[in-house]
Amino acid sequence: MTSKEHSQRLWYSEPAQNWNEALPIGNGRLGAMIFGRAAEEKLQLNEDSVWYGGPRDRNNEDALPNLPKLRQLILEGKLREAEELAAMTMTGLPEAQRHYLPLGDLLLSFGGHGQPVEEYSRELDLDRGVSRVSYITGGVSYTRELFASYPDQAIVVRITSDRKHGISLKARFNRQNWRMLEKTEKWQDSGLVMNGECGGQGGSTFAAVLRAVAEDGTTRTLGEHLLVEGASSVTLLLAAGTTFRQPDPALHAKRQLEALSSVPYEELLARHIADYRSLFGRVALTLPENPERSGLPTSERLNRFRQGEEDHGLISTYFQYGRYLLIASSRPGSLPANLQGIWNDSFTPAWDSKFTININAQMNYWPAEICNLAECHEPLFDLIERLREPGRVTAKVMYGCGGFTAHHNTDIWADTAPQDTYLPASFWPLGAAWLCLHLWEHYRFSQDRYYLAQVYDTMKEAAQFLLDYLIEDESGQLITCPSVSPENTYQLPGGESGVLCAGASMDFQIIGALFNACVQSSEIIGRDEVFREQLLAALGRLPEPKIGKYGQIQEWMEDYEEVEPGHRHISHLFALYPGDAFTVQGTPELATAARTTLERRLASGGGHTGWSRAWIINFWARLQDEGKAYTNVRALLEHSTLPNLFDNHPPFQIDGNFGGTAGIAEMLLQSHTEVIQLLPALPSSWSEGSVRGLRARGGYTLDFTWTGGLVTEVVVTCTVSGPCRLEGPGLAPVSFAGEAGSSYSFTG
Ligand code: FUC
Repeated sequence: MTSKEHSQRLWYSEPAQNWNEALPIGNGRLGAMIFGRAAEEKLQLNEDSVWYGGPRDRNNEDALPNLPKLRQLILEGKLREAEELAAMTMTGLPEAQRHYLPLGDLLLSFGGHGQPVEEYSRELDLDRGVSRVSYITGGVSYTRELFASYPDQAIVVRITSDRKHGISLKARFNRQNWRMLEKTEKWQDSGLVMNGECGGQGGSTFAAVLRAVAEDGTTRTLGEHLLVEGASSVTLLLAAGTTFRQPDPALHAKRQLEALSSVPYEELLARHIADYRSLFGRVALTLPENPERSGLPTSERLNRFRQGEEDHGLISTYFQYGRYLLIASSRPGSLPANLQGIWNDSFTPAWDSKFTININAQMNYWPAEICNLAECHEPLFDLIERLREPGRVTAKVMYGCGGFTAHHNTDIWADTAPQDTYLPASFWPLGAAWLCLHLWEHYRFSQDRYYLAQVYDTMKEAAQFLLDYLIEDESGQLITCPSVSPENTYQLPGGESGVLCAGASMDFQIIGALFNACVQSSEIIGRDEVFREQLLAALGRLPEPKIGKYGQIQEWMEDYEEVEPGHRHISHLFALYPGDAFTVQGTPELATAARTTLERRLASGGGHTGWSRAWIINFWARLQDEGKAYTNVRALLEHSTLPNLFDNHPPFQIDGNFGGTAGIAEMLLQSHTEVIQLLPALPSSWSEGSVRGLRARGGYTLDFTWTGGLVTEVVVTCTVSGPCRLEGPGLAPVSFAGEAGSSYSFTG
């Protein structure tokens, strides 16, 4: 195997000892964590709509009558009183939204496995989207191939051996201690159906269905078990769903599996690979490889990396793994990737394994456009649409405003009322506004005006809420109140600390970005002149970003001290990334202040969660500081990455994987200004390399190669006609009028 092929897989010489070593597969909706054990295999299963409980109206009707009082208390600096009032009047009723649940486990017990296991290996082949387990025991060689097919909406497990009639197994479903909510039934003599309730009022019901298709041998069911005896090969097919999408999920899954049972395995595999590759295969990244490292098991490579060794091949695998994970957890028709993508084995997961929209859900989608997976962005757009109706109610009931809003979390039902009574986070109504910027970014990359015309009203409605929500301060500026700078705490000169505030810097950066996006959209699609003028007038009255006493970007309107200077959120640099109002060339003073902000955060222990570290990579990339960007890529892998390369908050949280992948892309290509920049933050140790298929705003796809840190060749493919400007080390500035469908080559 060549080193290039090695970088396209994760592999291990031992089965997973725990969940953080298991390997994920998924088709956006259905997922499994594969432990890869020889005799007693476990697949921990998820389906994206298995959530506890039904939809509710949690809006607190006491919010609006108390809003003037709350604003007054905040503006007068009576923070304790304001907090007490907010905690009672603003909190959702009840406090918590819904949470995500596991579907269950599929347990496989193999017969004839009494002897020691030899030549064991398990892998996740990123190039094909297939996991494989192989070993020899008792002189018989066994192989399992596993994948989650998007075209066939099923998980497929193929078991083969080199001995005719060599496979015997028992399969059953399990659901930890929650078995009172489910029941397994036989399905003829070759299948099982696990039916159950997700729980809670108005909650969904779910079904998981398994069917065995055996070559030779027999299949039968006994109790809760499905038995296969004396088979030469077995294909296990698994389908699942809930009443969130299907009125009768068991019937639906059975019909699916009945149809799939007659399809040869090779065809199921071919359909899966063709579908998966149509997305994954769009991007290739080559960094300098060390051939001595590339053959080692992934866990060993990670251990050596942690000890300070260089392994750029591991970094390119990590980059591609982020793309793999997005394909596996977010496909058209699925829910968006939640805090854990789709992979969660806990009935009480950390932060409910839902959608945290004050950074985490957005970060999940940072690689979508630049890394050429725009279709995988769609589930987020669907959720944004579903937020509109409940978000209108929240805007009206809580704030007396038009438009739609959401706070710092949402769930399967697109709940928009505040989550928790956690003052540093809960009462922040900017969630929908930030999400809507993803619609704009999708347009910026695709230049698809038809799409923009469709989503314009959604962006407009988010802006309408903010126009109503903004209040005038003494100097006539428009400010947000109440708000927070997610999830940080400030200190007043007297020592008192506070979280609720009037005017967090991030708010103005998000509002500025959204209003500008709406203004530009309305011009592009030729609509809404009056509204555009309103936005322009408001834009002129938003507070400007301020530079504070340490030379940092101020996090609040006042130059407060921070209680925790190394805080994981760095919200006030939104305008640096993912926003684009702060740039090295366009706003050098703000860029310098952003640098100071980052240095201060890092000097006080910042970047301690995986996602925070990933955000920091993107910041340094935008500041074009390749050394610091690289140090933080290293830190992400050294300190915040689990053996299966999942991001570790801790615990596992997928945002850091996606933020890390986006950050590596941002080091290689940037397109947030008028000029596309190649290699804006290339680490010196990545001096040779190539990348194919990254996308740039303006409708471009780029392939380029570099040597000695200088671009040697670049090919730009235009999806729309228009002017294109390019810059990169070793490249004379390029400027040309591109034509849709054409490619243009330049050499350094
Ligand atoms: C925010 C972050 C936490 C965590 C949680 C899911 O509250 O501050 O670190 O990522 O979301």
